[in-house]
Amino acid sequence: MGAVRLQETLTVDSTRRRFLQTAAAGLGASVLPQAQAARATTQLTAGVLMQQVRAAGPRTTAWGFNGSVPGPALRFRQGEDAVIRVHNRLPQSTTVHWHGLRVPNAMDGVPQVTQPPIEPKDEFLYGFRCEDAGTYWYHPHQSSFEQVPRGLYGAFIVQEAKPLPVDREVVWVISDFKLDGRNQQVEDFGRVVDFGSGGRLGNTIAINGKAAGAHQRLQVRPNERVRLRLVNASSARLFLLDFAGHEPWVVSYDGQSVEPHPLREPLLMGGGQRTDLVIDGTAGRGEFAIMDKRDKGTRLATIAYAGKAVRARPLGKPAAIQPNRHVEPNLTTATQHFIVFEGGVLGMPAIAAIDGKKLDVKTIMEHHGLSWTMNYTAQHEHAMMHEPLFRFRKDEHAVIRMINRTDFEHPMHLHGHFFQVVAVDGRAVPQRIWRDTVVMAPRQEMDIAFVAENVGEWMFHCHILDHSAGGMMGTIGVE
Ligand SMILES: [Cu+2]
Repeated sequence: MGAVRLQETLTVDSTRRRFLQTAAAGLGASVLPQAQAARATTQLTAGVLMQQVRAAGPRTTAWGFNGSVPGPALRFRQGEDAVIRVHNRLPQSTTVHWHGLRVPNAMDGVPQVTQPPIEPKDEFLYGFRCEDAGTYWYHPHQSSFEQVPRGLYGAFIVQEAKPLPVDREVVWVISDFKLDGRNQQVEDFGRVVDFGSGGRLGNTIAINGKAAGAHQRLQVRPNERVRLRLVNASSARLFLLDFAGHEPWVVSYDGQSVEPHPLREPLLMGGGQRTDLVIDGTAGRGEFAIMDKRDKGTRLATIAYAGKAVRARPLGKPAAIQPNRHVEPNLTTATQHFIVFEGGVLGMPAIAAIDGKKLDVKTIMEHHGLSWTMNYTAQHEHAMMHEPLFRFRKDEHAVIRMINRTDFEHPMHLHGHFFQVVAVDGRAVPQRIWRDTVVMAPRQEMDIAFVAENVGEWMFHCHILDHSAGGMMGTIGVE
């Protein structure tokens, strides 16, 4: 036993030394005193587990972090250093990406692009400062079309320096599972038909890893104020959330503060997106359905009143959350860029290139399993990426026009940065909202503006993970 422990200690120490060397070489502010790193390290172990997803019947075999789906909600204070050791106990290599967090490039968790994959039984030490408050999440970027729907995801919460006053906080990680009659996951990951259409959808929507439905209860006391942090961790599913009988206040999108406004229409959430709502127990009594209005409509949960009133009257409009540091893009001087998206089973591009070679689409689908192109190029393996779609100088102000020539929605995610949607179909958008993931409607043209302030090579991809695996992923370079 003693020998084993010694071996582990050595491994741990050498990993930490490697990290500190990397940090010292390039990360500056992320260098942590070794003692502090040792004391504050969060352990995150990716492994195989059993979980009661459906209320009845056998438990489901899933992959998750620290023995559950979702993994633990990681919580840090704004400005605090996160030091997280990821252990891989999966049967395949993995990484962890901290979705939405502006981390140094080497900590972004993209295999081949920012780090070597973490092999089975190996580990990797991530460290970065949590500069931005808000609701974020973590998930692998390796074979994400399989690893995410198997259950590898969790919420990552950075508490504001001055927290929004609420009575209670609830985190809902919403996802779906594709289960058979024995409650086991259908092992059909990576089908070309899913890559080329709406993605691999589950048949069991889950809230915090348990099947959604009327029995999922959000208990509220009359006039109580609840902050609901929502994360869409689905690999393909978009949600259209409806809170009948209530008008929740939207206080942030993708963790970024917005002027609080009542939610008067169902809330669209694409894969990867987050929304923070403030729900006031204004109805006072009874039960209310929370619905997903997509397709035929699915009941996800019940707002159920119980207990004594928290206060005589409901609270009014909440104060805005203190915004994170953002540099407003200057649209008059910004450089202009274009991305044309094509593909999918309903509208095929005429020709595309793989690895610089021009191929017809039939060949691309049949021999490479690819279905989508960005600027007439299809890439799927991170290892295949040779050239960023665009190169920016550090602090360059840029507008990217995304031209969706497909019949599908695509939640587009840019790593390491936040952007604003400044125009849709050529019409200016008056409200500037910071996001890291935005849903492009079919055939839509959307202009996003941002300041390329984070040096490195950053993924820019669709967060329908079957789409990114099917070619809808590229990078931008900031140097
Ligand atoms: Cu897509």
